[in-house]
Amino acid sequence: MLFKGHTAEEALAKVHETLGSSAIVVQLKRVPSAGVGRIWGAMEIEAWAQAPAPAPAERGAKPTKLRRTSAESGTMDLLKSWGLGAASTRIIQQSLPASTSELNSQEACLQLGGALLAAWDKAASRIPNTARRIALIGAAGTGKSVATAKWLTIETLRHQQNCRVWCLDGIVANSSEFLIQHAELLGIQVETTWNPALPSCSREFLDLPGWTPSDRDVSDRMANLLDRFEPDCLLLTLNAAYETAILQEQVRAFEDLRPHGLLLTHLDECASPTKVWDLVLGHGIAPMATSGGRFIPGGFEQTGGEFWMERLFAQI
Ligand SMILES: Nc1nc2c(ncn2[C@@H]2O[C@H](COP(=O)(O)OP(=O)(O)OP(=O)(O)O)[C@@H](O)[C@H]2O)c(=O)[nH]1
Ligand SMILES: [Mg+2]
Repeated sequence: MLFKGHTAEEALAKVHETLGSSAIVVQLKRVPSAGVGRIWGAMEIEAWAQAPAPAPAERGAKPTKLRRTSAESGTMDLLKSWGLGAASTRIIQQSLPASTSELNSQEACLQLGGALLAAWDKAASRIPNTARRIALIGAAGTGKSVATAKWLTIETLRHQQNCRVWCLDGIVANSSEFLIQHAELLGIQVETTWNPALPSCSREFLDLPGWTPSDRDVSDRMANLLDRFEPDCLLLTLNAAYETAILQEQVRAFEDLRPHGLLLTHLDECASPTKVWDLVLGHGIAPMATSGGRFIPGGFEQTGGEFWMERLFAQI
């Protein structure tokens, strides 16, 4: 049966009211609100639940019971089974409402799912709904130009947007010839020097070579180019196949530029939901898009919190 609520707790209360406290929640999903709230993008929680299996018919047999455990140890066990880092586990724990009542594993799952989605929403709040001036930044070789080529192909061919790409040099030259060739093939305007006098297009992409923020000269040059471009969507591009510690170091290194979100590449090599959640929870920054594979425009997706929550649940 389907139950809806504005929050996970509200949906769960309805499940219990109708099916009893041992009801099994089989899926938790966030969907656009059915009411007038849809107009301003309000969301609600859908919980698919079923009644517990009937007790065995034999005389004297004890009814099957879901394992009930204290609220804290139930959620802790689940969090540990997901393999999240210690900082993420602590952050989620702190965000849970204090409860002394016992939870079965479905209730603990539902409570954690609500906490994860809330953390994602908070982290993603700076990502624009419609990105018009997109700049991908990050360390060298993380896949910025390939992802830019994929994104602008989708905007041009699928969404029929009028696009321009700026391929600008840092202190070292930008070696993204394949991006320029690809854009020209699609009839997209390519600019290799900054010219603010050009009329704006409905989608503009800025492609910069990668750099290391500890190099102050290069960083100043890049910050200057970004100031001129004024992106409404500045995404830090990370190679998701790197170790979590390296990804976290790169997030810290680029945080002065206040990226609105992340773009994760190399999803074809590694698509660990644990890594994604450690970034979202530990650094308060969420992926806006992912890119998997070197071939254009394949494997470019805009995924949200529900997708990564389901991936996390699936690995239990
Ligand atoms: N397997 C795989 N390879 C990728 C992916 N994205 C990029 N690559 C490869 O990684 C290398 C670097 O990709 P680029 O897009 O040029 O990286 P970049 O961040 O623009 O590099 P710089 O501009 O030099 O900083 C190339 O050989 C790409 O083909 C991906 O998602 N999966
Ligand atoms: Mg590049």
